[in-house]
Parts: sequence; C-alpha cells; structure tokens
Amino acid sequence: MDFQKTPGWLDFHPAPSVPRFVVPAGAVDAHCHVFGPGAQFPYAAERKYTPCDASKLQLYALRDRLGFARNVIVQATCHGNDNRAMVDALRHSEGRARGVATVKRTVTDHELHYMHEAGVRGVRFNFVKRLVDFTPKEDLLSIAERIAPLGWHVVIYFEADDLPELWDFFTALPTVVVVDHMGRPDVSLPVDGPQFERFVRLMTEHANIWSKVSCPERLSITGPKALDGEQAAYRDVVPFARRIVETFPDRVLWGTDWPHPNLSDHMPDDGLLVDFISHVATTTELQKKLLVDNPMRLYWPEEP
Ligand code: 0GY
Repeated sequence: MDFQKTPGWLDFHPAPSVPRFVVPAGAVDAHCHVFGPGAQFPYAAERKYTPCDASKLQLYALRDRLGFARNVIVQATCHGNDNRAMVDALRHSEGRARGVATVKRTVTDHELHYMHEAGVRGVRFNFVKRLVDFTPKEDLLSIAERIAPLGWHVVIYFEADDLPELWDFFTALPTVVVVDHMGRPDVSLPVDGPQFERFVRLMTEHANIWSKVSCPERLSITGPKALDGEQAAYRDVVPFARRIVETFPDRVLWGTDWPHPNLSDHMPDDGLLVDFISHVATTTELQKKLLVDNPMRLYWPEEP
C-alpha cells in the first residue's frame, strides 16, 4: 500500500553524529519506534498522522552507531492496535529488543502470550488528544489487570495539564507505571513551580511510578543550539530531567524517541541527544542506573 506522509512531516536525521558521550556497556535505548514499512505493515486507519517509513534495520543501525546494546520499541499510534511491525522488529533483534504494545480490551490470552514470547513486556496507554481517540478508563483498567500477571507494566503518555484529572486513575494501576517524557512539563515554567512539583509528588508518593527523562527536543524552547562548549543542547530541559534522575535514580529510563514523530521545527541529531544524557546524569553511577541497571531490571529481569 502506498501511503502519503503527513504534509510537512520531517524525516529522521539522515546521518546522526557519533556522540561525544560514550554510553556505558550494555546501554538500553528504552524509547524508540518502528514505522512500517507501510507496504509490509500498513498504517492504521484510525491514525492521526502518516509518518515516513522507519524500519527495524534502520533502528538497529542507529543503535550501533550511538553505541547502545539494546532497544525498547514502543508501539506508535500510527499503527493503532496492530502490533505486527513492532513484534516483527523484536523477532529480528536476536534478543536485543523488547517491546511495549497497544492492545484493546478484547485482546485474547493467546495474543498476549504470543506477544510475551516475542518480547513484549508492557502496554501503552496514551492520553495525548492529538494522537489518539478516547478509550474508556474501565477498558484500560481491565487491560492493566490482564497484563499484570504476566509481569508486564503500563507506559502512560499525557500532557502536564491533564495530570490532575488523570491522577486517581494512574495511582490505581496495579503494575509498575512508566511515564513518557516526564509527563511533558512546560519547561518555561520554574522547575520548582507547581506544575513540575505535582509530577515530582506523583513519583514521591507512588514508588511504582517511573519516568523516562527523554524527548528534550519535544519539550525544549531554547532548542538544539548549545551556548558554548560547556552547555548542553536543549539546556532548558536539563534542570527538569536532572531533578528526576537525582531524586529517583532507580526509577528512570532514557530513550532516543527515534524516528521522532510529529516534530515540525527541527529534526534532532540523535548523537546530540545522547550527549544530553551526560548533563542530566552527571556521575558514572547515575549513568549506569539510567542506561543499564534500570532498563535491564524492567525489561530483561531474567538476566543477572
Ligand atoms: C513519542 C511522541 C509522540 C508520538 C507518539 O506513538 C506516537 O505516535 O508517541 C508525539 O507526537 O508526541 O513518544 O514518540
């Protein structure tokens, strides 16, 4: 099938730089996607955007270029509840990728076990209105109860302003809960202001809640340009991510978000995104927890 990209769609960076920051051995890119290819794995009818194709082999080439050992591939909304592209990528990863699926309440036990065997370890609940249609909370709770016995967790994606309304639902979930991109704070607000304090309180009061300190390119207003050799690209996001890493060092993950859906201003150089890590996890101990120990505990718990 021939799919036309959404007008203005930015393709992923054609030649990311090799990062200056050398990630620790065994590092996991814990948030990335595959798109299609659409001719093999058609995009979902209910999608809100049509991306460029971004295949498993392109993802694994990026993994190697950036120095990572493994990936966690998160089902993207352009594929709806059809997890075939993501599962195919897991099956061709030689055990070096695990996945997060999107499922409906009607998913069968057989389908869940098939996905588990392929390497899926979580489901994603998306509350970002520009990306998905509404799903009733009772459906999501029913899914969470189904996947909990498999040892899976729930990944949630929402906008900071929606947290108050979603708080009771999130805190009632029976599994580990991983928040995408720190709950999308407005980084023009103070890092100790009410909006981000609310997110910190969520993690403080609920020890099952983790966060990805990812997507500075989505959150930043200052953008990719560093001021001088000392300051990071996306420097306005640094205090937010650093606070989460230092307060909850055992419950943080990091990911590239390749191939970076829905960016209209600029497409990040993935090498620069990796360099960002050293500004938010500033010791080798924190870097190892963020990139190796935490994702391994969540996605490859069977490995010593
Ligand atoms: C991300 C962010 C976005 C999109 C998706 O599944 C998706 O379509 O997650 C976004 O547009 O903010 O994490 O990739």
